[in-house]
Amino acid sequence: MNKTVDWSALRKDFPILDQKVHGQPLVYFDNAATSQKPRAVIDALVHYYERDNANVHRGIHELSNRATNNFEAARVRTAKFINAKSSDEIIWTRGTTESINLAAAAWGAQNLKAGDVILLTELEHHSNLVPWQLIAQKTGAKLAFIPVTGDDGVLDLSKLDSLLTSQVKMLSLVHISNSMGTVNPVAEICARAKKLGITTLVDGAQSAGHLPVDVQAIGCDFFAFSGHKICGPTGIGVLYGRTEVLEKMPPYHGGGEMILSVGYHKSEFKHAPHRFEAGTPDISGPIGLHAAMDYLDAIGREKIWQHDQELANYAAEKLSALKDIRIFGPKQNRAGLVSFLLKDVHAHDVVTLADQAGVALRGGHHCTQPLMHKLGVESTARASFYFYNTKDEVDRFVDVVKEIQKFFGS
Ligand code: C6P
Repeated sequence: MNKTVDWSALRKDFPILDQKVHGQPLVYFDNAATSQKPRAVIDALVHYYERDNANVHRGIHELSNRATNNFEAARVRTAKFINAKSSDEIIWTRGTTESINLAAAAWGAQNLKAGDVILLTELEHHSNLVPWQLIAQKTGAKLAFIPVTGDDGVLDLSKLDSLLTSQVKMLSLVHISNSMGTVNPVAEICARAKKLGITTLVDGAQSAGHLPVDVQAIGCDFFAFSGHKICGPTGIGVLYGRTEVLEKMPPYHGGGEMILSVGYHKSEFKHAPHRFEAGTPDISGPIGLHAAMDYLDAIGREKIWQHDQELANYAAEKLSALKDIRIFGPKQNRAGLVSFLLKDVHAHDVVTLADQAGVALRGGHHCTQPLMHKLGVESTARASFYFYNTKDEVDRFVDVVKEIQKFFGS
């Protein structure tokens, strides 16, 4: 294990982890769905509502100034977190899903026409698939997919050159697969697309809080992520867009605060990012997210990544020693999660029985239904880790899986 950080000590920062569930100490292995929140984030939210709550960009009274300053400071912090060139490249959204919908609808409406191709991968979460289906239906564009090779969830990049045709206008792909744990070489793929003038989007829902992210090094035009998966509050998300791309994009929503002037028949819009943020935004969200980013970077995302990978490799290795188990995901460079299926046991039964033992897993298609169909399964059980998880918890989880196998007589 990574010796430079006392991971167990960090657990004290998370009040929720100190509890029993069904009489057993909670083992929270559903971090890919949402992470837990440290005291620093909870305190930032309480402080905001107790001391500073007001609407932003509207008032000129003290509370409104404070709320606005904190709201915009969070935008600057977010730009730093992903190494964007400017905080004007940071648009607040409700989460990854809304970020991708915004990009697909606003960029797509202006840039796609019949016969164009949107290139995705077979690994995509529904959030990086359905928005593209919707804009494809509106514009007549078509979808194409970089294939996965099988249970290892790795992309077959030998097909990339033949898929990158002159019809491709957008390449949108997941950084880390939520159901397989694959880490895609997004910088290399975006560089190949960029050479051909293709616009790129990276779905960073599972990567942003787990490893250092540098959008300039990745070279993508858009990058989307959610606050709630990186120790921040629910309801706040980020769409990063390169200034050159955002300035040409029409608004997504219309309403207050996104305009320069309004007439009865026509309006003029603000520059990015405000053009994309109509109405009263989530104000506490960015403030909580700011505290989460400070918290994560005080630990160091390189260290978090190393710890995630160590736990996932350890869990995959221990599970693969069991009989009658099918394990998904790459053998090398696995992100912090393991998806698996026990022979003749439904994933939901695994999750229900694990819950009785205090272990929180997720079972289902993980919003990657087409991928599940491709692999010939309906669902998987998934354990997903974060920095506050420990090797002892993995041992407990593997013991519980063994007990479940015994219960079902295998
Ligand atoms: N995956 C999971 O348990 P939202 O819901 O907007 O915060 O994030 C959507 C999303 C987009 N892309 C990827 C790769 C994701 O993993 C997720 C959310 C959760 O795996 C809920 S299905």
